[in-house]
Amino acid sequence: MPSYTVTVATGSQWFAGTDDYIYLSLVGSAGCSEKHLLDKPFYNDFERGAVDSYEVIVDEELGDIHLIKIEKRKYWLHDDWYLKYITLKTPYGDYMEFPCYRWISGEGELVLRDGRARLSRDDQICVLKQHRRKELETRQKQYRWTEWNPGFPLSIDAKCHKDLPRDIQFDSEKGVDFVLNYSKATSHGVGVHTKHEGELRWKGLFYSQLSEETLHPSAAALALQVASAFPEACSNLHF
Ligand SMILES: [Ca+2]
Repeated sequence: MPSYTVTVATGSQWFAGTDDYIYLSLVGSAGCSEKHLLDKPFYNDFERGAVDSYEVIVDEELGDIHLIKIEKRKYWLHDDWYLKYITLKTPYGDYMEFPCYRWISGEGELVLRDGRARLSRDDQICVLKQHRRKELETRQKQYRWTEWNPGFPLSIDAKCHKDLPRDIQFDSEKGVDFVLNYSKATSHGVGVHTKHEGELRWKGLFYSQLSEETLHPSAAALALQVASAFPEACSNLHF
């Protein structure tokens, strides 16, 4: 029976790994495979920064592989996963790459096509045309504008940063790094003489950000993070 080697790379940022169940299906020109659970015995799969390989044996010839379908199912708690890419070595020795570089949240599914650049007019295969259309429709739902008046866009349609798609939210690692840098700057002095002076300069940064008519969601998220971590320093700020 044909055997494929599937290699899965998980992101290296904080919280990128998952303990959820990950299933994979192959969609080829001659048929689709059953879904396979990617799991190695006595091994913690899909941890942060890991590159894990699995052998996927299918029942029949699949022909040229067009798409890879990934399904993520809950194991214990909600556990987002950042998938960097999947590579595939076919039974005929061909090597294919399927870039992702996206978060899969909750019990999500994702369909990936190989990483070769291709214009829409060059998609001759029906499943690839359908895939491109679905991706476009999904993005149109995720990235949309509120209207100031009919026909006049105002800002991105989100009340807070958590309403934004996971992939464009302010990165949690950068948020923590920002807070730690703030702590160092105010505790040890970076171009300032006292902690109080550092805090005053920090407040000035936020006041200048908040004076903008429309605050960028990332800046608002950041400000809230710092305010919650250092309530005394930000006691005069209102969000
Ligand atoms: Ca794991």
